[in-house]
Amino acid sequence: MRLHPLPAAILPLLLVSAPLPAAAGPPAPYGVLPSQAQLGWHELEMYAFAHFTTNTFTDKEWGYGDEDPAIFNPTDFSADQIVGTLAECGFKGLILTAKHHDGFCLWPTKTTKHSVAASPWQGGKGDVVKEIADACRRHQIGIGMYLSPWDRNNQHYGSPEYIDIYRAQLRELLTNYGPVFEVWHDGANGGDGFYGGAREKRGIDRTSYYDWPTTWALTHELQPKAVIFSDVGPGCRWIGNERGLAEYPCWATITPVGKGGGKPCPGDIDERCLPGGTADGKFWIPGECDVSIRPGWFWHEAQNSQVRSPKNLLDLYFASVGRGASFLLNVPPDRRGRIHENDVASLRGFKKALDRLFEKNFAAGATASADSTRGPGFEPALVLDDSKQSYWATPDGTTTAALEVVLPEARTFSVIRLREAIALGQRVRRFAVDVRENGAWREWFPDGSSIGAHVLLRGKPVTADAVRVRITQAAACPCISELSLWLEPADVPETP
Ligand code: FUL
Repeated sequence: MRLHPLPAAILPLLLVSAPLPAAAGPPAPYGVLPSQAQLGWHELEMYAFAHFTTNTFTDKEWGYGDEDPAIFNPTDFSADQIVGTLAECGFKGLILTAKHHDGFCLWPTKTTKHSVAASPWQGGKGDVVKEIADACRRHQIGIGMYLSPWDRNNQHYGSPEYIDIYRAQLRELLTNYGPVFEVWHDGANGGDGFYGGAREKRGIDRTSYYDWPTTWALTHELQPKAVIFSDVGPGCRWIGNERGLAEYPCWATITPVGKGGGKPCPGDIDERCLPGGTADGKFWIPGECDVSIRPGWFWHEAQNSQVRSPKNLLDLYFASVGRGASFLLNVPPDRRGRIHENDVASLRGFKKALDRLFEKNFAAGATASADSTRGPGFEPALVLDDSKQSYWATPDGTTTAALEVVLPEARTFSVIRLREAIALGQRVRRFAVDVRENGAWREWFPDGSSIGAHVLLRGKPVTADAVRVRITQAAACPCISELSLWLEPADVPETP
């Protein structure tokens, strides 16, 4: 049968009346999602730890609990020097050991006499927590609280009374010092100690003694924006080592497993599940990489020459933030109550390296296209703007796609940062990145897997005029909010 061509005059009418495809709305969220508090926490990426207590004066790492409060007497304490240095060097928060295992409280608590109130520092009227919290506000970074569950000083440790004391301490810290961004519960639990003079070994059942859900509920009630850290979250999780290293892939989701397959709880966790998390895990509990700038967590004179170098800190940044976790770097104040000069020098070198790394986004001025796009509001170009809220997405059900970014000319870069719009969940499972050199495509990063809040793909410098991200597997249509290109400085100091 011969088809008669339609009269030309009818064509525009047909085009106008043909139904337009409905503009697609945002994709439905996939899987478990970050809470509002976790979304805020993901923005921080890098924050510091300050281990400070009687150990600083006894040269110990774990005080027994019988330390005389009189030894806590920093000679030149300066919260502004501590916090100001950290803020200047790019840290977005500071978690202070308000109480470490030795039980000495850095604030004048009503729960025990074993505190700064019994020390000669500032005539017993001082409050380290307050000074640090106020300085954090002045320097516009967050304050976090480390409150050790294990208390080797307290006579009631091991009995139900101690749990009330622990919660009363938490209540003081979360009520009297303004907004707190993170509460840190370490997993070291039970053992020998002073315990009010008993000097004995006390064991506790890690799975039941602390009744963590009730304590976590107290934090949620008093500080809804705070994220709770422990081996198992619920806000963020230990990365499973104290070397600052996440694995790749590192999923923000996890299904934690207890030792021997039992119920997981702080201090009782199969550590193998922590560095990488679980793709499609049951909970959104992103990793946090804690590591010290020195061999010990506390300041020791003998370690003044063993401070990590700027290059080493940059490597840790790539191994934590670069894999989607956060970087929690411990910088312990010395006996003056200041960050030691060697640590300051290293931190400044590290900050300089970071500034140079992120000085220029080589994707600026590029154009982006994709083989699949959801439609208006989800265009590929949205990976190039500075907003984490806008993103390129594909239609529902399209879980493989290629995104191509063409640069105005060939440019040299060595690091690619990608981000997913994590409010919609962690969706990408596998991807690869190609670069176009002298007109020919080459696979540059073959084994991409997790992206999440941020991933830094670190490679040798390449000069290319286009970059292509091939998403080869996703749990739901991908939502990518950033592709940016950076050049790592070559000469970051290897010595502090
Ligand atoms: C551990 C503690 O035992 C160390 O002393 C240090 O505080 C580290 C960050 O957590 O559980």
